[in-house]
Amino acid sequence: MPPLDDSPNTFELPPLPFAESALEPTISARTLSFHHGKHHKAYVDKANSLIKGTDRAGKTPEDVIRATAKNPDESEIFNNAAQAWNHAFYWRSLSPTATKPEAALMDAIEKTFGGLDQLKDKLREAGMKQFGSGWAWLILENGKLAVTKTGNADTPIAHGQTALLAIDVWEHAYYLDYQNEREKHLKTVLDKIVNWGFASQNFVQAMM
Ligand code: MN3
Repeated sequence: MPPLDDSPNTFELPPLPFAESALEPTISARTLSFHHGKHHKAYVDKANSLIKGTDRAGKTPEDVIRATAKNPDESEIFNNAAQAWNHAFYWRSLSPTATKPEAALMDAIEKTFGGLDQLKDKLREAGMKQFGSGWAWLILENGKLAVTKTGNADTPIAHGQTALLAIDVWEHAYYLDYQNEREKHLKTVLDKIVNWGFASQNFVQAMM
């Protein structure tokens, strides 16, 4: 028998921060059930099984992501680790109740983009211009706000950036509810369920 490895898992599946039906009709309970319970869970389980017994175990999720990001031999670990982290961050980027950026973030949004509507347009454009699977992000880099997109599992953590907000544009995020209409999904998410309170907290922490 192999030695028993009872070291704690590096990656965990956090419970959704709201009920599965809480984002309806923007995102259905059916989509959230598959997205969290199947897709996110699979990334978490796979990342843990890939690093079990290796010197990557026992590191923080962020350390695993940064360490494997530039090593093609570890792309399978990177992809699953980054997706585990991205999804945990994504759930917190959504809110069943309307939110607004707090003063410090709002001030920076106005200075950088001209206003919240302009920022939403940029996030929608980033999500639309991401060819195939990936993510749209509001990030902080060198003390400045920016909108970026990443392909597949790629994540701001791998680029020395601080994520403030994530929007998943993989088809599994919207196909059951919107079929191929990614733009309609993005627009509805941006207008109705973005958690600007979470982005505000992340902004204040990163600026300290
Ligand atoms: Mn996803």
